Amino acid sequence: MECRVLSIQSHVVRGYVGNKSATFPLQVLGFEVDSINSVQFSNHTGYAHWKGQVLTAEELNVLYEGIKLNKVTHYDYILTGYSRDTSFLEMVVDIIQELKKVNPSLVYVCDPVMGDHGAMYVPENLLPVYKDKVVPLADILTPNQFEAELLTGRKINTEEDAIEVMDLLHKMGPETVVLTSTDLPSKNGDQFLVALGSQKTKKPDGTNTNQKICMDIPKVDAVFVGTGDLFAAMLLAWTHHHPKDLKAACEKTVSVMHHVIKRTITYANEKAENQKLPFDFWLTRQPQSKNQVFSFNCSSSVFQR
Ligand code: ATP
Ligand code: PLP
Ligand code: PXL
Repeated sequence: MECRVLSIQSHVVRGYVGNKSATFPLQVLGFEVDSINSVQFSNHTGYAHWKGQVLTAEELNVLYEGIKLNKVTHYDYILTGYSRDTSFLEMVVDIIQELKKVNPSLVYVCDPVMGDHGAMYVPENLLPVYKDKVVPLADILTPNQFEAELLTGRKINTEEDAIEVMDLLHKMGPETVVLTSTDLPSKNGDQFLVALGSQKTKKPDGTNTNQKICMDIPKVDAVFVGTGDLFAAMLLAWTHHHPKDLKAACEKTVSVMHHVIKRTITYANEKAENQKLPFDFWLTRQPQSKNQVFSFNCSSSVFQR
């Protein structure tokens, strides 16, 4: 059975963020991906220079009109990421509302990309649009810790805080919430990154259940761009196969992440040794040190709640 995703994200000529990170991995897993490029940039904005075009809300609507005229508006999933314009984001909201009417079981996967480590890298006026219009429509939400704190107005200092924040996010709309990275200490030591997830589902007898998980992800000592985008795309894919088992979906997602990161770093190091030049590959790696962790050991635990 065909499974069609509408992915509204960035395109970059060089490197892998946004649709360049999401489309190919989804296609490899058998999804049909219709992509709308919210921007077309030479490269991601972490480079010294970047040039390119931004799609306006009106231009987005023109593309959507074309799809509507041809009556090809049946989507199983919508995936959205980085956006820096309120009117563009509001047009995305209108499109999602319409597409949910066409297919009431459409699943909207939203990565509310706003910032990281205490700083916003999109204009601040996007926050109320995410809070009031976007998050209420989302079925699956993948904020990092900072984005979850912005959306709920609550700080996360402990695992209990994180659970509370995920519950607040559920109350805003999404049944599935994954905090893709946090600053919480891992029980396995400082070589691990903690991510948490929470899923509300209805059992066949009509009662509600809530699965909460905590993942310890081995840290690789390098900075990646585009990994958040790949994470959201892979969570879409694996929740499709495990719609009521967040633990399985997250373990497979994190496994993909680890393998892609590992191959990126191996490739980057080989190139660096051969050429003694700066490099930029799949995914973009900004070199920090050669101290890397290669063994994969993602243990995730389910809270008894
Ligand atoms: P977003 O801003 O898109 O909501 P994010 O800020 O959490 O997400 P990343 O920090 O890129 O995005 O993390 C997403 C995932 O990428 C993590 O859950 C992890 O699987 C992987 N990841 C990113 N950086 C590393 C790293 N240095 N070592 C190991 N895994 C990493
Ligand atoms: N840094 C900048 C400047 C960005 O524009 C973005 C956009 O999302 C990011 C970081 C986030 O990257 P990631 O989704 O990999 O966390
Ligand atoms: O999610 C990463 C991302 C997406 N799109 C653009 C970016 C970045 C990160 O820098 O610059 C245009």
